[in-house]
Amino acid sequence: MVIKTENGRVVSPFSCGIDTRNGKMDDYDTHVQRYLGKLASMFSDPEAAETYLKKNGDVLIYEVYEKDIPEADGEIRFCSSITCPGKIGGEYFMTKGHFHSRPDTAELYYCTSGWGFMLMEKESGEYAIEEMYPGRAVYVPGYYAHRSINTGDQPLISIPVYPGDAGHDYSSIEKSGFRHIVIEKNGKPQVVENPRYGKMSG
Ligand code: PAN
Ligand code: ZN
Repeated sequence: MVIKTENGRVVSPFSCGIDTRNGKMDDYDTHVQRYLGKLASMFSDPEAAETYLKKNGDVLIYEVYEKDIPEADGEIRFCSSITCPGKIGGEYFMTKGHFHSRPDTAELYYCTSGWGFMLMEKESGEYAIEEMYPGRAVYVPGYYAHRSINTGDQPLISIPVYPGDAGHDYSSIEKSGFRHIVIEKNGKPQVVENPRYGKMSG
């Protein structure tokens, strides 16, 4: 199904299926797959990531199926976000995470499968972490960087919905990281300070 646009807007109603168990979207326009090979530096222990890569080869960390809805004020964008289970040096697999380019825009994630957390942090240092599990909706207010983290042993699947003109700003997370990370300790997920905060790159 092609979304028809006129003056950069969606003009034809449409619907699509998203399989709540595996996250596959029917008739998607974009499928993004992010592998460890390109994400090693976002983990708090990049050496553990390199060791993992040498031992196991490259591995999928997360993927996103999207409809190409215009990034315009008034539109609503949505996708299916699937984070694989796994750990690098005790830190759970997660998405890169980002602020919105229009920082005041909020987002709603509806989780359909798996188990994990949404980590949310403001530039000023305030942070929050909310559980994600089937049937749970997480509201991410504006000005919060956000990242989903899979602490379970199955894919963590959610449907994020956000304003069309929100945009994605990855730059400060790539540079500084999040202040907090989620690691496994004594068999349980624990939120701790990120020892590499402020120096993720270089
Ligand atoms: C989501 C995310 C998706 C992938 O659609 O883009 O979960 O995560 P990264 O964008 O951090 O790679 C969203 O938050 N959109 O605004
Ligand atoms: Zn977002």
